Amino acid sequence: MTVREANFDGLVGPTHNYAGLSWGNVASNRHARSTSNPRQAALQGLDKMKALVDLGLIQGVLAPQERPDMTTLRRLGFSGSDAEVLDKAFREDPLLLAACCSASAMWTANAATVSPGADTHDGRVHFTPANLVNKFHRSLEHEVTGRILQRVFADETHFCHHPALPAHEDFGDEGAANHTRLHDDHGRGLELFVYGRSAHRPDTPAPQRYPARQTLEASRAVARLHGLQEHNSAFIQQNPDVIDQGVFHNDVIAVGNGNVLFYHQQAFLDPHGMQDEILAKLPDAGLHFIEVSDSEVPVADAVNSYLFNTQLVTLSPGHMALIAPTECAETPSVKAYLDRLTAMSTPIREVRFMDVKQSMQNGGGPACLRLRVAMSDTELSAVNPACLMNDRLHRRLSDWVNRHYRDRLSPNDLRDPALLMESRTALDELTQILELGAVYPFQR
Ligand code: SUG
Repeated sequence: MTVREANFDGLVGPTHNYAGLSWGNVASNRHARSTSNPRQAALQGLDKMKALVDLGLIQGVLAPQERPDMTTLRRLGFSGSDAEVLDKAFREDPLLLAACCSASAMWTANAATVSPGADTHDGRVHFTPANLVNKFHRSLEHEVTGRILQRVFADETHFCHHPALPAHEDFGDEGAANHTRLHDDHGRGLELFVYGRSAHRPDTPAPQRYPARQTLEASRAVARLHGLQEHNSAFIQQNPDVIDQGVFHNDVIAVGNGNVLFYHQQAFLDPHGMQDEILAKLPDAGLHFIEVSDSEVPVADAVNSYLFNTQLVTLSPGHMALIAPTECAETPSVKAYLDRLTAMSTPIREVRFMDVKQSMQNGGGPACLRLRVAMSDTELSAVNPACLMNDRLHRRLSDWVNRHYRDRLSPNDLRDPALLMESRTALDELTQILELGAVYPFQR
């Protein structure tokens, strides 16, 4: 059975802004309160999706969320008309209003953890939306995320949807950003769950400065829900020192695909133990561990350029490409490394640079913007076809963005009731284009 990977990118929402909401994510903090360009952000994302289609890859699109999140603002005691709620929230707690306006659902690597049917106990593709409890603005996403995933992957014979884990820090779950799957040529897979700390084993090391968003307990719970077993799962601890240097998700320091794991020397607490376990569990894959040393690329350059937040994609057997942000070409140590890498004899043969700067300035590179779903042809034919990217959908969505999105948004604009109306009008039309039905609270 051939299994192919599809990338489902998050479409950037109309309220994309820079609010500095993510402590531990240096780009988010650095760009706090600068003016964003939601239209450009969405078009950059759509162009990346189209570029992957042009490379012959399967590309899907996941809808953004309803923002401002009026339900949450009302739940927190703001009352009156929508305009009054926005105005009161802005005057009383502008950071709370910004959290309720964040377009952060665009980073669909954090939407869910996905296990392909080849790995699960019942042969179905399993989805668990991430609870994202570590950041308030992101903790508001999982319910609608789950609903959207159910509309895109609706057929219960092939797809199984779980609710998010309990909303407590002990089960802090960041989804696929801390999860990678390696596999051999026969489709035998190994799912790597990378955690930042353990809630129930206080003797394990933890970062001192920035939060570890993913716990071991959350990773284990997701693996149990998906029916994974000892032989096809591994639980690996991230190096707490790199979390303290701004590596808030493992996908900022490592990326895997097929038989390749590409990572920084400092990514894992015990890199040798990690390699031994992977080799023991996936003996016939002809694995390539491509480790980048400190002397080649310091952690700070990796974090600023997002060298490891690249998408590692297979273009043909044994031929992989890195889809990298343009920041990698602009960072001398990284550019020099990439030139050497593509000349080495590894499956990574080429690098394609993409401009996703609007997202990068909030700490989201190419890999943050996509959720990987590996599927057989039968499973793929059960996906909602209106959500699969092609030239026509790219044109249609670009036109939709150009008609509905603003080209500048400052923190003060978030209180504007016209933004709420614009956003709802846009999303209502989008649910028709993507044939999602009523997924948003304002539509119900
Ligand atoms: O959760 N930034 C996101 C970036 C997520 C990147 N995802 C992956 N690495 N997979 C986050 O920190 C910033 C929002 C703001 O500050 O306005 C934000 O949420």
